[in-house]
Amino acid sequence: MKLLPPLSLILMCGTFAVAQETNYDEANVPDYTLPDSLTLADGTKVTDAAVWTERRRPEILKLFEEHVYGRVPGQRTEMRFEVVSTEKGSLGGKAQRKEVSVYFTSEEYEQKMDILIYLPNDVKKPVPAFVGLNFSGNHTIHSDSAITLSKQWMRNNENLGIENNRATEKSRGASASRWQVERIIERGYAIATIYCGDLDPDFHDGFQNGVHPLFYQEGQTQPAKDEWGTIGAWAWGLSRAMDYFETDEDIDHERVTVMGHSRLGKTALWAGAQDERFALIISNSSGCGGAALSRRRFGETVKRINTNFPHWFCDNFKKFNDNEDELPVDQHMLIALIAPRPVYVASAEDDLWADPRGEFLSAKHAHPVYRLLGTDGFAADEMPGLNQPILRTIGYHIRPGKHDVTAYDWERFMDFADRHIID
Ligand code: GTR
Repeated sequence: MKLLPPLSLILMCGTFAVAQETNYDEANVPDYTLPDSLTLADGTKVTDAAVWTERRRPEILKLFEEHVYGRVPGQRTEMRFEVVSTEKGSLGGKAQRKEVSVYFTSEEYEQKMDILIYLPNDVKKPVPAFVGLNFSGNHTIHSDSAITLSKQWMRNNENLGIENNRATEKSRGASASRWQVERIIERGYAIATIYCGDLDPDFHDGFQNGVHPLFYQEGQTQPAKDEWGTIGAWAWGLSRAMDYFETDEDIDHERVTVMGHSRLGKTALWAGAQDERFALIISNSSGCGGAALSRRRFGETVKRINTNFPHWFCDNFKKFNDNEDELPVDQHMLIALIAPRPVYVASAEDDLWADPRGEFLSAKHAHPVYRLLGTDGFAADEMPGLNQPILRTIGYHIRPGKHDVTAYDWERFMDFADRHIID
């Protein structure tokens, strides 16, 4: 038998301790009261769309900025777009591939993100598009050898061919099943993606790398307690991609869907909540800090997420570790911020860490705001069965299987987009 070094023992004990304190039992979900999306801070009930739009929505947005994701400080930096490559006959002639670099700065601190775009050939332009951040580089979404291999820092992962925190040729197409590029093209959509680490590498370095330093005031070395963390920076990047789409005549920037999985699903929701140019928002297994209600403390909790990923949210969010009832918002209000635009929440049966029921309940509790704004809202009181998608203005499905993005998920996302943004 292989002897484990002491460090592994400690880690194993740590894992055991974590498993002990994680609640996966519905019977142990505490009683909680959700803050009311339709009551103003001064106690007045919101009974019409104008009061929602002019007063309550800004109030809620501010609460999320101050206590959860942090606000983007200062002004937007200068930006420059450079189309690095285009190829009309990629994917066997079915698509046009483009790579676009978005530079955020002047020379002293060169910071850019690279957008990879596939556009279907032989369709009427401009085309509706999906955009989403990826975990491990643009080159992982498809095995197309012409995609530029990312040179950025990334988390080591043997299966994804990442060694010494850098991608290798083996990484090409390593996450292709999560992107379904051919199907997206066949169904007449463009797909655009950006490596999240272009905006901020996913480790806690005290915000010295990524876009945060671009916004520091004289003498500032890290974001203030109510300023953005990594998710805030990622969401900001999605809006900068939207700035680019507005200049690209091939892309229908009024029909852009922002989609994200897991930590990047949290990001998609936050991007869609803030930036009303996104026509449709999709959260796939976004869990804690995404679609799942924090007050349920089921699976991942606020304390766990802030401990394991201290850089994701703003510092103020840590005040709610083991203290969820004091949060002035809960995640149903994040979904309500998207109203009246269509939003789709997807869960996976085995992904209890992300609390599928908590994700469903956020969708459900966003319904009153969607109704107030004149849409049909959500259809279900109870969770639907597996593979029984709800495709109202608030959409939802739960499918069998684990924490992942599958072909099934993508087909439903496109069904939903077909119904809500294609006429
Ligand atoms: C987990 C984290 C989740 C989720 C996930 C992912 O470790 O606890 O909140 O974001 O990572 O992004 O895959």
